[in-house]
Amino acid sequence: MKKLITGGIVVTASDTYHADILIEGEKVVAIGAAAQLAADGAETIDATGLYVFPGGIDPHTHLDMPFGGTTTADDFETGTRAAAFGGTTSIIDFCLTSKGQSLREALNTWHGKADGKAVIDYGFHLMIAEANDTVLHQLEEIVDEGVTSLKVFMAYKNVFQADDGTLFKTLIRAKELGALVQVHAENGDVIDFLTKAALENEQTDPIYHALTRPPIAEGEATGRAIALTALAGSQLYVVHVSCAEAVQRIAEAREKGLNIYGETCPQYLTLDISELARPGFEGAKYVWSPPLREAWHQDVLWSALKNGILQTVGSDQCSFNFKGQKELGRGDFTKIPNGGPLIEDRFGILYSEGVHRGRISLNQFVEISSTQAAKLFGLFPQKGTIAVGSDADIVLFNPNATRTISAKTHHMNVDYNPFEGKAVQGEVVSVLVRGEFVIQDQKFVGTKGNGRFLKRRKFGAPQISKEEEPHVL
Ligand code: DUC
Ligand code: ZN
Ligand code: ZN
Ligand code: ZN
Repeated sequence: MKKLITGGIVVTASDTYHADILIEGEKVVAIGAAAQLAADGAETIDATGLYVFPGGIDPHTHLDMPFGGTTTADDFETGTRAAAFGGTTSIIDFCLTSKGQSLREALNTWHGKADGKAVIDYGFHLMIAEANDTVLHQLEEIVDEGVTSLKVFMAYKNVFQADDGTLFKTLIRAKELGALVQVHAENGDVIDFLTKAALENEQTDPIYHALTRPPIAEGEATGRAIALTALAGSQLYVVHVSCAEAVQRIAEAREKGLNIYGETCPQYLTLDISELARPGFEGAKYVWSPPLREAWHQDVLWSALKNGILQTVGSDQCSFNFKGQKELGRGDFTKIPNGGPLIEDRFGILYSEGVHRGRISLNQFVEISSTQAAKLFGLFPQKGTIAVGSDADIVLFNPNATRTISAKTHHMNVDYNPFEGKAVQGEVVSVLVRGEFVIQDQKFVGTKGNGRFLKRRKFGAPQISKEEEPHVL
């Protein structure tokens, strides 16, 4: 029932200190001297030489999602198990909707995918395909149920793309209801035109995926979404920011005091467009939207994280096997399913490339991998920190270990890893979700279905309500 984590270095977004942590049931109940005083009968977990981090929160995943004529290789069971191996204890997954579909039906479908399968906790963002009166009305009940973020696609013409009117109406309704609007910001009409022109010129290789989605098209859409947010007096979170053009728009908006937030992903921080020109059809493994950019954009993204212009790193986990799935696009890059497997490596790459290489501080690592996502998406302080009263979602991490990423040893249900052969510093040793081991000494000991749906607080709502004040010993 009680667990005492001893001898580790506790790291939060604000502090780094030696302390023991006492867990009772699902919660952290005492830290430091108080933990030792109340620890009678507790199971002891030796964390000597390890960092004790709050569990990672991945704010951007696509599990069990139909896309590009196929379905992602990872579902809520394999995806959340891999996430746990990598140090992530909560995810927020995107629930797709289509025009004419009731929001309730769409959410039921997503609950059907996740409930009984996830091994870590999960919430949902809800896609908005159209903003007619029915949808805008249904949203009130959905937001009240804890689905407090709404996603609008500005790209994927004739598939997911919404027009500016839809985005604007969603922003206004979100402001009324206390929801955070998220955008995939690329100009879908421009991309559609450039894509057709490339195919007409027989430019069919994976590299043309990137060349037909230029950074200006991302910067333009980001700027447009920000302008509409300012007009609506609402709030906006730009997902998967990949380039300097988009960072610049977000920086300017924040400078003006607008409620604009941004996320980037490990692939944009560490990989560049040259991956798409790999021999054979290997480049297909590196097809994401937005695409990988020229390498200099990486420095801009790192400094945006360091300076707080971007707040989070999401994986955009959207895995497809190379064999049989990515291969659908041989001879036509538009048929390559977009996305890659990153749910497992998001946390570790951010530590290794960020902290170990001196680009962000240890506390910033916690802020970016966990705390900021909890705050923006209505989970703090239940999630996103180690504090008395918080869920005992804890990662024990050995900063002195080195390892090599490989599809041979990863736990995602996919036949390649975009970081194959990459050496990283630091490894996850054990992971607890609400006080129970899910990973213990690098072995999976969790239970399918133990992950719980997270009913999230509304955007801007007070972080602690009367009923949920932390319980102090
Ligand atoms: N981009 C991807 O690469 N995959 C999933 C969806 C998206 O927008
Ligand atoms: Zn459910
Ligand atoms: Zn997207
Ligand atoms: Zn995505």
